[in-house]
Amino acid sequence: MHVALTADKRFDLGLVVTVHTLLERTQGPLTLTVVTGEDGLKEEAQAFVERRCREAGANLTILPVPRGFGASFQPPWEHHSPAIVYRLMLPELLPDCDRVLYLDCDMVIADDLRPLWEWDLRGHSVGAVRDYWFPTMEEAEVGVAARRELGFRGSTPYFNGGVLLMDLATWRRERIGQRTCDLLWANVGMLDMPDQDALNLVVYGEFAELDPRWNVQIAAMRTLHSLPHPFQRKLEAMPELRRRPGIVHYTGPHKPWNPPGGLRNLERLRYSRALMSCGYLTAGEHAERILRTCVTYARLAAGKVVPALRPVEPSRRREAKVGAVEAAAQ
Ligand SMILES: [Mn+2]
Repeated sequence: MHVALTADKRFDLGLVVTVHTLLERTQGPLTLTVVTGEDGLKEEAQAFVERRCREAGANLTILPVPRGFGASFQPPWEHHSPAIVYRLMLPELLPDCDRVLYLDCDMVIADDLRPLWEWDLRGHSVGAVRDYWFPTMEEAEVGVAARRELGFRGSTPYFNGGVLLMDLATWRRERIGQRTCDLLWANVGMLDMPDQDALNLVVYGEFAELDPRWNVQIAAMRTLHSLPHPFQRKLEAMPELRRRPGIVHYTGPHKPWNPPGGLRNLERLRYSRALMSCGYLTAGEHAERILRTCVTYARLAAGKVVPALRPVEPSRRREAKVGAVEAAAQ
């Protein structure tokens, strides 16, 4: 099984828990590639990942993307981090590999991923779980008429980009990464979740639908009962998503390593338990980091730090604001 993650210096608390729980749950041989920017990972995080992989007998590669690599994929503007397209560059970054399981670094792996790894893609370039909030292209229009023109309309399924089982040979043959980046940078102002939106537009429903338990999207779980789509009704009627999730994905702006707010205690507890048991931080260090983030929040509230906010439509304004605050706090 070959798993790829992308991470940078800021996301260490997400990375260590994703890696730790992955190694804990996985039976059998595992190859892990961590793609990162030219400046690499936080030193302690890198040492932790190396040690845990050694202990578990996993084959680890930390792969810094050299500046200038995949220039045609890269954002044409300085203010976008090149990191958002690393997952789209996996076919080029791993030229000898034909299948990879990409995971976001805001996850707790709750079960052995082998059945997911062996999922039959039936000729599709990618396997993914439908987005719990926006299960169709139409839902993903989010009330912005201009997005309709881009293709966000109709009942074609729309997926969440946090768990992607990628057939890299097909990606290379069909130039999926490059086409996604072209579409992304040409329309970035209209894309809400830039790389996820662009990939959905390129793939346009031609993906293998994975069991929803392989990407349990926490931010949507609380509101499923009030969401109207039949797919959401189906999710609500699946108690195993709560009782026996495969991958818990902390979607949305509230990340469990930040101060309380927006997450249920049980969701937070699952993450905290994994963080405490992995030994990356002591309880004291964890508390100190939370305190530091609280101070940043307080400074934001007092207007001492101004986060860069891009204009968003009114219905999503609250969520975006929280997201910007969290981003500024990291
Ligand atoms: Mn995520």
